[in-house]
Amino acid sequence: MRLSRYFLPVLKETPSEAQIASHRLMLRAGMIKQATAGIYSWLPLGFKVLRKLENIVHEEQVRAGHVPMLMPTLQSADLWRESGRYDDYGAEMLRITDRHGRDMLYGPTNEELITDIFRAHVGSYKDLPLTLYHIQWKFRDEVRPRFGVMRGREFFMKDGYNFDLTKEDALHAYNRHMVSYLRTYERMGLQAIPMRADSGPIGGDDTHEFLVLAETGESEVFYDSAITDLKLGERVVDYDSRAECEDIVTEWTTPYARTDETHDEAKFNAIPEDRRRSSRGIEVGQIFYFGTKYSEPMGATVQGPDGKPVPVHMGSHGIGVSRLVGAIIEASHDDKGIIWPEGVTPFHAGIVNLKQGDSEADAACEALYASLTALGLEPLYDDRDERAGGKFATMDLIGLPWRITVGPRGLKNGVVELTSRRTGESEELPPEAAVEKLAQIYAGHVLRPAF
Ligand code: P5A
Repeated sequence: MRLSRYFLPVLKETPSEAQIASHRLMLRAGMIKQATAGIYSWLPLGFKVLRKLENIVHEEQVRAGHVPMLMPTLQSADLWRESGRYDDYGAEMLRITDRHGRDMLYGPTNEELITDIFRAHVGSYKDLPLTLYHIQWKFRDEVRPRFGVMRGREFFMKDGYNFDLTKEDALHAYNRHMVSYLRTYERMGLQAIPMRADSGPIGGDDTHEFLVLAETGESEVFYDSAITDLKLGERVVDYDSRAECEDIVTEWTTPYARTDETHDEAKFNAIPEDRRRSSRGIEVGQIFYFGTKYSEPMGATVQGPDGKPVPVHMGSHGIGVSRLVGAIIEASHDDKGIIWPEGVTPFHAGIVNLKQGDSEADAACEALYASLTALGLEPLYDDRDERAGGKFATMDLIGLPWRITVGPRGLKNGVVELTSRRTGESEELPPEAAVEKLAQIYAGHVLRPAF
């Protein structure tokens, strides 16, 4: 992409309404614009990051054996009356009446809708296990939408639902989700810690929230610092293996880690003092096992091996995809702007032309652009006729992990400058070597088409 043809409305001033870094930086970097309280338009740069996260979530879900689909945002109130949640959900649910006077709602979650699909089409235990998921906009009429996309009213969520014959099968689905979520967050350059939590309006007793530690997080958390040393890394996981998933879940759930809702002072005090931590965290996902809470009242049964109908055991599993954009920025920025991890960056590298209009500099930038594009990488070329200082400030603000600076002086010596956004370190090297280095850096990452 050439900056002269892109739409990147960066702001010079710090918007006064933004209280936390990620909100400020998303506005300043031209990623989002508020449409109305808690509802945002995703401008091109923000949309690109959102799509990257969505792709990672899809890949990890499919890897775990879950099946993608798409349900609508608007739902009929009747289904929610069947589960009993229409009245229970309260003021957070946006209720709408259509022209025929029918009660509708903008879905805050989809347990009822998916259970309705399941009961219409699945009749035998032989069709289990099954996990269906989608990534779709949700609406919750939060009392205090704040911090930009962190607590929006309209937000983008991955929500998955498992259907199993027995509790044991459903607990395997729970474990499988925990493992696949750990992988998902790691690929985004984040450490998200599973913590025992409270299930709220979704229901059930077994639930874990995934928290990214950050001072600006809305949740208070307590944990054993040993948990922050855990990493899945390159481990290859067989998601069908109960033992493998269970072992990983045991590894992550043995050290104490709880949100304030379930915090147990006595257990916490049993941790060696130098490992006791209390801090704040951003909830980027939550998984639930709730048994037959929806299947029983809604009649979602299958014929069991003995021919008798049994209600299926279910759980639901959510990732806050739009919230993650903010969470990643909270975890990775400095006073100049965002610092994207390689796995989620909107563009892989910026190209800054120090002397636009100089035929050699222009040609060198074009050649770099072509070579990077040919490798499947997406460069953002600042081809505007602007001062170098302004170009650098924009690149620092939008946070691309690598910048190639091209100027007539360097080109005389056959070199360009490759700079890391994270460390600020630069090296001079021939343009082909810079391309080669970027190819190596991004070798482990899945590249995506330019949209
Ligand atoms: C699980 C999937 C559920 O709704 N039903 C379907 C279950 N869980 S949840 O914890 O309530 O939400 C899942 C994740 O969505 C994000 N989230 C939000 N993101 C932005 N703004 C909001 N107002 C908001 N509310 C929830 C969180 O990341 C949460 O973990």
